[in-house]
Amino acid sequence: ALKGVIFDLDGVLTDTAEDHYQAWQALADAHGLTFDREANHALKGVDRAGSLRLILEQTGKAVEPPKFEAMLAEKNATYVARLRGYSPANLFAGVERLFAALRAAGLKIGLASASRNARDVVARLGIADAFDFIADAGAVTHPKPAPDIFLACADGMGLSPDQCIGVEDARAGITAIHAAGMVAIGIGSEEALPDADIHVPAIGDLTLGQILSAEQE
Ligand code: B16
Ligand code: MG
Repeated sequence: ALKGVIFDLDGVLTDTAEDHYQAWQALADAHGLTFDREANHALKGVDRAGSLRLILEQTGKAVEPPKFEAMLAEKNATYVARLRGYSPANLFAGVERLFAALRAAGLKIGLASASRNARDVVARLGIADAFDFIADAGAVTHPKPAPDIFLACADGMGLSPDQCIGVEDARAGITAIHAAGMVAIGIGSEEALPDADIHVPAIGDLTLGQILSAEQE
């Protein structure tokens, strides 16, 4: 039976994507890398190092490890500065209502974000205490689409993967949920997330009833 629901962060509970994009764009401009809003689509749900690798590939440029690490730190500094403007107003509509319904049904709530800034973000959104467990992206070996972060989150909640369901907005995230042996709820269209088991346009549209029936499929 279903015991826990594991949420992705960016694109599911809040929209940090624009701030990630602006930070990558500033880095690309400063280093003469080819990058724009269109190219940014490929970075959705991809971890920090994986994102920089994609940008460098697009430019056809290679950098030595020390420079690569320095560029990651530079991007993150820009992103973290932008997070200072975050408040509970940045939480997507309907999240608190959904969390309250999950709690009332006796379900646990977990967070499985690729972001190493996830704890800071949920604290600023005012929902840090809502989670039974927040998986640490820095502590898992393989990033999404590998199942590691979802498995770590289930384990941290004291649940087995088959007792959990995952909620994601990125294709790599849906793949990670399925690889973990969980049912996957997609936030977005069927075209964008062809592999998801059910689709809702936004988190505010997702109900406890849909979660419970998705689990039974
Ligand atoms: P950080 P999610 C992901 O968050 C973002 O979608 C992705 O754009 C970002 O590169 C990644 O987190 C890593 O973030 O640089 O803060 O560690 O969708 O998995 O919540
Ligand atoms: Mg996401």
